[in-house]
Amino acid sequence: MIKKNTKINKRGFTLMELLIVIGVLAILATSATLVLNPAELLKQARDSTRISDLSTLNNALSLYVTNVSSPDMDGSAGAAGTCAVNCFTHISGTAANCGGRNVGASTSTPSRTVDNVGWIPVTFTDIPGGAPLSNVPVDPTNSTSYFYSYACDDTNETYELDTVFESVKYLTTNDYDGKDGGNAAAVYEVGSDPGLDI
Ligand SMILES: [Ca+2]
Ligand SMILES: [Ca+2]
Ligand SMILES: [Ca+2]
Repeated sequence: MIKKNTKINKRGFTLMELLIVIGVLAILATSATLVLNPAELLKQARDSTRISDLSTLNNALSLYVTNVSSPDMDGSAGAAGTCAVNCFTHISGTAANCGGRNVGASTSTPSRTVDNVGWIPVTFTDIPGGAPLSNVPVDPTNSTSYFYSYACDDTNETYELDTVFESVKYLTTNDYDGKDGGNAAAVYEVGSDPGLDI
């Protein structure tokens, strides 16, 4: 009798063990899918590049405004107040930008030079000691949905740099956009005046 009971107990225990293992595996599989979401990870990598690029540009523009005697924020002679049009790394349709740069391009490969010809119309080479960057970064995707933009106030020598995030991590979990001090939801804004333009 004792032997039989032991057997029954052993079987029950084995079944319970199996159920626990199956349960744990199910939880692990779900967690792994959530944590190792390849699409989300790629989006996070691009968003991380966007933050890094805008930080680099912000530092370079700050250095330019601080160290050049008569900063020209819009690439044309004289102070023109707020830039008439924004500068984008990508545009669609026929929208003009930066006084004619990339006009009419449905897809664009903007100039990345740092000598006022690039998509940001600032002569970084005027900075004493030379330009702090070798080329002007462009959005890692650079499409109609994801691109960088620049706006400026030539009179007040202020500027704004914008981009849009695509990952859950940066859009919602960390909400970088909600903490940027700018005036546009769903747009990540940095610069000396992130409320200058959308
Ligand atoms: Ca100017
Ligand atoms: Ca914002
Ligand atoms: Ca803004």
